Amino acid sequence: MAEVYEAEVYSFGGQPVKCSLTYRQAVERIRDGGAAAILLDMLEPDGLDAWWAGDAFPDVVRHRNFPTAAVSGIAIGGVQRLEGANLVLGLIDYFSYAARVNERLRESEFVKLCRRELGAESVRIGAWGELPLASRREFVKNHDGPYSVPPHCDAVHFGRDKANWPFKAGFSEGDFQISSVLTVGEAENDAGIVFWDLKPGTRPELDALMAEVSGPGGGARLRDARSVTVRARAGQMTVLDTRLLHAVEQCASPRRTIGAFLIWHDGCWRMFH
Ligand SMILES: O=C(O)CCC(=O)C(=O)O
Repeated sequence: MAEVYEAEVYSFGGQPVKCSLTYRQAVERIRDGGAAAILLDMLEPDGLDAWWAGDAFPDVVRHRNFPTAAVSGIAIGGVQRLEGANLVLGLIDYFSYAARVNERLRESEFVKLCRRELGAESVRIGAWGELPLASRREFVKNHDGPYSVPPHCDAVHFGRDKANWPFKAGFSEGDFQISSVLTVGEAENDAGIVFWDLKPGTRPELDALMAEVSGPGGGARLRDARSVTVRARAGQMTVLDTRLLHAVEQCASPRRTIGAFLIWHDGCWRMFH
């Protein structure tokens, strides 16, 4: 029988609603729309060191696009922004990385949890190609801007080089994308994730929106949109709609999470990073 967790459902324009949900129900609730994020009280904070430490995850290195975030290994977002020959090289690197680390990642408590409670498989291309399963992340103070990770959206089909990006619209059936993020250590100012009620449908729309919000009128554009902020404690899982514009608030001290994206493809949930 699936475990049921205390949950808080966050939507635009309302207070968080408390309820009880399984992990799978929380993921399905976000998939079905109507909520930006759900917090699940999943784990006791005391045991989390074992989830973070150990050798399942490779070392944490600086994120290619967001210098105030560090991740273990290569994230898909940086690869999606490449074009032409650089994309070919980036994809070789990304898939080679996954081939090297996924067996180890399958031994991490986080991946075991997603497999056990969601039945999550990997995202595959061809007979051998597999995307990396998950990553651990550390967010620090951004001295050049108001957010530790600036506003962005994540969608597997948002390759900038549309002709050569291997994932087309519809690969994620329904074109939704979910992120599942376990908070391992909070920042001392409880920095969380802000969501805005803005959902670009294509890569060019996302690029235009990101240029707008990081430009001179950007603050006003974000203030005018409905927003909701979700602050997770250590041990809580945040299940969120990554198609919404979202950002990690300024972290006064390092904030640590372990997470993966989730999409539905070919009959099951599939996880990747
Ligand atoms: O808190 C985190 O790990 C980052 C959340 C995020 O931006 C995402 O998963 O898309």
